Amino acid sequence: MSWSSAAAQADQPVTTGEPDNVVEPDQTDDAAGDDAAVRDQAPPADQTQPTDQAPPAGSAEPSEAVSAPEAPASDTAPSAPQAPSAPQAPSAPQAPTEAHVRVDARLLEAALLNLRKRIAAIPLVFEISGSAEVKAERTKLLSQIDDYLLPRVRQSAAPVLVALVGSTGAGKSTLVNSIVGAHVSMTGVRRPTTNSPVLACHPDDIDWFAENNFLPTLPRVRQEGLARPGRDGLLVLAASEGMPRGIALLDTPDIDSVVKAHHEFAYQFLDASDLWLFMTSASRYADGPVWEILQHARDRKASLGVVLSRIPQTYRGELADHFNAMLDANGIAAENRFVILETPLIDGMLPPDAYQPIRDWLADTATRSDRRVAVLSQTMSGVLDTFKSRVPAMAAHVEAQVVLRAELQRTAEAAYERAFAEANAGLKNGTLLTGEVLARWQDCMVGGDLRPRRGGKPAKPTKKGKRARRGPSHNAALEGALRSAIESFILSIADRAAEHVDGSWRGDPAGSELLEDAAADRARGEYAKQIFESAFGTGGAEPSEASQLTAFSRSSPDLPLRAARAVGAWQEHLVRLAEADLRPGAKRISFDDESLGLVVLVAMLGEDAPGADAPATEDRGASIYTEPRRLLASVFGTGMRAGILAKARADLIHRVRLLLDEELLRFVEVIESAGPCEDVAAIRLYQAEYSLEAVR
Ligand SMILES: Nc1nc2c(ncn2[C@@H]2O[C@H](COP(=O)(O)OP(=O)(O)O)[C@@H](O)[C@H]2O)c(=O)[nH]1
Ligand SMILES: [Mg+2]
Repeated sequence: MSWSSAAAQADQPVTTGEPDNVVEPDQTDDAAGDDAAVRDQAPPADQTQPTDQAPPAGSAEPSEAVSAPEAPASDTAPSAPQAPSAPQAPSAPQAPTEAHVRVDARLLEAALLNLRKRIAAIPLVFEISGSAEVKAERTKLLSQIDDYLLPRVRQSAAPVLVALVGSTGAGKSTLVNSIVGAHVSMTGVRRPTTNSPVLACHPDDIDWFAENNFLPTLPRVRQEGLARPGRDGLLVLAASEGMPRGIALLDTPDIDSVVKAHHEFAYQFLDASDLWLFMTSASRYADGPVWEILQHARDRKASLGVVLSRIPQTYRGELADHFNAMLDANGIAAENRFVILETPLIDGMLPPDAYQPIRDWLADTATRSDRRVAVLSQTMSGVLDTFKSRVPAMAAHVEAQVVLRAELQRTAEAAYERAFAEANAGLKNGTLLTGEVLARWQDCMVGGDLRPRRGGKPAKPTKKGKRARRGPSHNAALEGALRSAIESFILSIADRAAEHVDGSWRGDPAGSELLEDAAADRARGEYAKQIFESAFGTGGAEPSEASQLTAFSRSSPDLPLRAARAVGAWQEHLVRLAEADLRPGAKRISFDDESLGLVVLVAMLGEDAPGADAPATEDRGASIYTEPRRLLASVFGTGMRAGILAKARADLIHRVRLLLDEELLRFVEVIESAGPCEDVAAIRLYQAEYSLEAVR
């Protein structure tokens, strides 16, 4: 490690102006980006092959992977003019580079595209804890793939992009201008509103940056003449003969800006760069934002150079040592550290001895293939290494979403399963045969309305006269009481189930949010319906009723109607059922249709009631539980009675099941409205990351 400074060289023997960033063999050995880097030497066909012919990359769906529609079209990349292969110093060692040709860049690209596709497709439908962070992380991962990894893999010979970042006022723009030898970047300007980075490179390299393969979504403009204030969010491309070939210097927007957008914008550039040159000044180096960036660089394992500027001559050693110690204490392994002493500017430029070591180092990085390989490998490996934990973390979050979805669904299903069991029990244990139903039954008994009569079928022609006038009113009253008892019973259990699901979903913030959204949707739909209805004079609910109609804590507003229809249809069916059984017996005594339906219904509702099976005795007399069974047995016999009751029950239960299923569906629809959320998304994500690791 050495501090390289023209001024320091005299008394610091270790600093020769040649930064000691010599490639360690093992530094490149394991590096994933090696191939991308060493492909400078690969046959041109290797670089220009359209990637849709790429082999599977070990992915589950390779062909999909490379044709991923959301990925930038891979076949546009090779059309970019190949940067002239970086001139190689004759002394550059060839052996280490040859060793890394083993990584197939096409496989790497295919694996990256596959991963990109899987990341873009992850379902983030529920607002569970951490989902906001995962959304941000997804954006970040995608931009790292799009802005850096894919362009670098596709164009390994492209110039090395150096992002100059750091404290505002440290002299970044001044350094860029000095290295270039022209005023390409505005200096001394605090830019609270403008946020326009400048990229300086040799004119031979400019085409590569003009193409949209680097930071594809960023608009760019070529600089004509001298630097002018740029426009927010626009990349200014400054071509200058003064820049060494094979390297581009990006004067980034202020990373310590208080404007969050500037800040994020600047980090996007860092993520897209091969090498970070961090610059801070003697007066700013202890500031928080400085260390935030440096820690980011450390975590990313990006290639990093550090410049400490504007150091007063008198404190040179002291300040450099302190900054150095801080870097070490923070685990910032910047191999290349430079100092620039405070010096008067000449025409806004640093004197050559102040910037020359930095310029030489940059030029060397561009031209010496070992150094270039090391820089590209380290940064690319650094990014890919972070994927090893970030992608599985994202997959785990997807799994949590899937678990939540299943849980919500299970809660709803269980509630309606319980409701169904309740319905089953309540429709035979006699609880409905009380109150109004019992009173009306007794009226019928007293009037003898339900008794089977000679001739039975057809009931109507022989049952005219007195009974016809008297009976139907009792029967109708009993029927009305039964219907409303059954309907309100079904309603009450459905309401309870809805209340339970609503309550337990609301216990979870994600469930609560789902219900709120769905209720708002429904209210909007209901409101639109009301406007439509009032416009066409069909009336409609009061606005205040709209929310009632859309509440999930109660059963659907149309359930009473559907329940009434279901019970009505069942009663009609009941008569046909009983008749079908009756015919073979050819009884002479039977019920009329209406009575038959009522007797079967009452018998069925009391089938499991206590004592329903006991024969009526003198002392106990006939009850609503025993009498209908006796009446049925007198006509059909006990065996057939059991058959009729079983069939009637099965049919009613089936209808109740349909009603409850439809109620459950409301909740299922709410879950589905959140969007698809399949556990296969998490598996694919794990697989894609695994495939990527396999080709590194
Ligand atoms: N005297 C002197 N002034 C400098 C030096 N570096 C930068 N400046 C001045 O400091 C101000 C900020 O420099 P600039 O390059 O715009 O800093 P940036 O915000 O990091 O890009 C400008 O007015 C420069 O002229 C230096 O080494 N010596
Ligand atoms: Mg500046």
